[in-house]
Amino acid sequence: MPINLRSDTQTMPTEEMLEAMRHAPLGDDVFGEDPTVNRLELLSAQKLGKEAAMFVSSGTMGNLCALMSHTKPGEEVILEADAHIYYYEVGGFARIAGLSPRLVPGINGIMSIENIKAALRSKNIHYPPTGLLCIENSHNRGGGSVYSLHQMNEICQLAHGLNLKVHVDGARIFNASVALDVDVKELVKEADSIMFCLSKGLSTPVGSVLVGDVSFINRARKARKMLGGGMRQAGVIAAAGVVALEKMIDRLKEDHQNAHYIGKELSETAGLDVNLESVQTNMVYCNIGQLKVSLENFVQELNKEGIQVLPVEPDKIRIVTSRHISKEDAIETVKVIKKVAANYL
Ligand code: TLP
Repeated sequence: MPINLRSDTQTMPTEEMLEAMRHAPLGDDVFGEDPTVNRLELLSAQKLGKEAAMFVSSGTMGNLCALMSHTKPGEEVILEADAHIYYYEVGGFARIAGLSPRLVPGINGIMSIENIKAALRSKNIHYPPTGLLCIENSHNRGGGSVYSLHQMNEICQLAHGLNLKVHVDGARIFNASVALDVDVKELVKEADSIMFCLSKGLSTPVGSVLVGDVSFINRARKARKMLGGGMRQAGVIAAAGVVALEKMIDRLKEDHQNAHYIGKELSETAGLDVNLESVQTNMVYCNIGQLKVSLENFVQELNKEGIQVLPVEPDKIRIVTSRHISKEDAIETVKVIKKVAANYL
């Protein structure tokens, strides 16, 4: 079996999840009648300390529903320049929500208050109105880096002072909360909405959740329906989400330890470059630009040795740990990457 470090999205459901899915009471969720979806939504809202929640099929859909519900077409959305919403969601913010992006440079994906302030628009006839500010925590392309509680609060307070709502792309918000050792409720206390994924490190096969206040979630339900995301007996997948929230959060620290081990070892390897500062959760981005090999060939060589990583153009590999990666797998990963890299110095 290859060691699959391409993404935590590749995790398989646990036996307990499969059991829960098999026995879940079901109903028509478009009518609000699926007891298992309702249970997951209630549990999600409680866990994140918000009024309401909505189950969606993916993180991409959750983010898009949030953008559509917070803003009007023609407005501008403030995003970090490497944000997943900007980079990897097929431009849905522009095409479907009708928003233009106001990109803020970040350090390891983390925007400073000063840079956000600099991106704010004055009342000039030429400018689009600012409709929303988004924070990604943990930050994927930033290397799995996290916004601290202080940074989250400071940014939200700045936005609210300007009557601006804040949406958190919290695909991996539980990774952030575990890494910071801050209760997730506390971490997102000042934010207006949060999307989090169940299908990443938490191991469910499908699903994400959007949380916020009641009127926001009511608008988001309309957006979800419009996007074709109204699911029927969705409790069959939501059941795994309940297990994820009850059982799978604390163990994320093991993934962080393994990622840290891999990142540290690779950072000390000739020809490889890892920014250890960004290795705060379950990801390692490793630059192979100094090696005399193309990204494609390097990834192929690793594949042949049973190590699967994700190529990130132009010259990085991404390594993501999850519950399927043991300490032994992490040791083997380092061994193989070091060996292959040494061939191309
Ligand atoms: N990220 C995926 C890919 O799309 C890159 C991955 O393998 O990491 N926000 C963030 C921060 C994400 O990392 C992702 C998925 C999403 C949103 C979207 O979630 P899905 O894949 O459920 O639409």
